Amino acid sequence: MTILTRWLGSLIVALSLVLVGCSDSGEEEQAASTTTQSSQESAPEAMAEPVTWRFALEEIEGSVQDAYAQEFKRQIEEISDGQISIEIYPYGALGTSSQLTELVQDGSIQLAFASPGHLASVIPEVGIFTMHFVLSDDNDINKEVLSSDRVQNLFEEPYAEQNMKLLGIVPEGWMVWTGSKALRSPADFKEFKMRTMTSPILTESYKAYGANPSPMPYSEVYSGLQLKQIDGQVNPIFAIEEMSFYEVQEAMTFANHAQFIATVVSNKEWYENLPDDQRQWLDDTRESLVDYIYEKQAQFNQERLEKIKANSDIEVVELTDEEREVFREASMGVRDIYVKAAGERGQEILDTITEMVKEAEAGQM
Ligand code: 6CS
Repeated sequence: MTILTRWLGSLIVALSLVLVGCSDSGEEEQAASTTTQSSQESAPEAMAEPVTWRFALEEIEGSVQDAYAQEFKRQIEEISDGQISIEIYPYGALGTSSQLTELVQDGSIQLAFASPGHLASVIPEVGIFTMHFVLSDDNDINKEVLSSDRVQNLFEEPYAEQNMKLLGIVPEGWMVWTGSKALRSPADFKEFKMRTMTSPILTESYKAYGANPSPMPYSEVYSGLQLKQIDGQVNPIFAIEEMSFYEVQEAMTFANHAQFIATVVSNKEWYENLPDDQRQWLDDTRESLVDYIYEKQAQFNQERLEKIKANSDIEVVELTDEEREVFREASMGVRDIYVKAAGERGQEILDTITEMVKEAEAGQM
């Protein structure tokens, strides 16, 4: 990030604070709040000064990330009895995904979503979630594997090195290719300008199919498709609907090659310096959200597919097992590129996740 964009990000947050007139929730304020809470013991009539946790999303209102944040807000505000107020910033309010990550890292905001498709530029290990045919075809298994302590612990260090605490790994639905045509084989991808998220490892998956990947921020995809700067893009159905991508595309191809995975993060020092009760509320809430958001994403993806079908005549193609197999084989070489970028830790992550998926599919988990 340039100094200018960092400065602009901080300025926007500062302005937002002035506009809404809320209290800051940085460490100093957290300490002040704690002091107020302890002095409250001798003066029970005094109300603790509420603190604000700012939570930034990479998606717009009505999205899966928004549903997560709204439920998070509801639970935290209820459990804290108004001591904590959650302020949600939907996509567009503060910046691109990469800028949100930087705002969490420097403590300007406390919480954010950070999708591996962008975050792998900073944390190569999370690039595993951008690769194809690594997870199970059974998404219930993916949810169990990704929410396990074993997997989350593998990412503890890489996130900590970037001054972040990983709070959750959230599957948001199957990735679906949209394009100016159906994409049934690597031959269809030849020279195809496929928009990807911004991390380089993600582009490797499409280079492996012969495509011409074009990384760009989420906010530029619709106009890129409309102006034919790109031929297609890839996202879960709920996003294809709410971002109106289907309006400017001819076909949707379901290859079930990968889940869209997001991670929920906080500033590391902020998390570690939270008063014990607040950290416990946060941990309990993120735990309770695993099943909640899993059901929500399934509902959103199902409902929005119906909406797309009702509102357009876009061609919907589901790949056969044989067609998927060709892509699976073509994708295998990307694993070596991932391990080269993510090193020994990446190898361990890849081995652990593929082993856990295999065991779960065999009914042994
Ligand atoms: O394609 C993207 O860039 C975005 N897609 C989704 C569904 N969420 C956030 C991410 O940045």
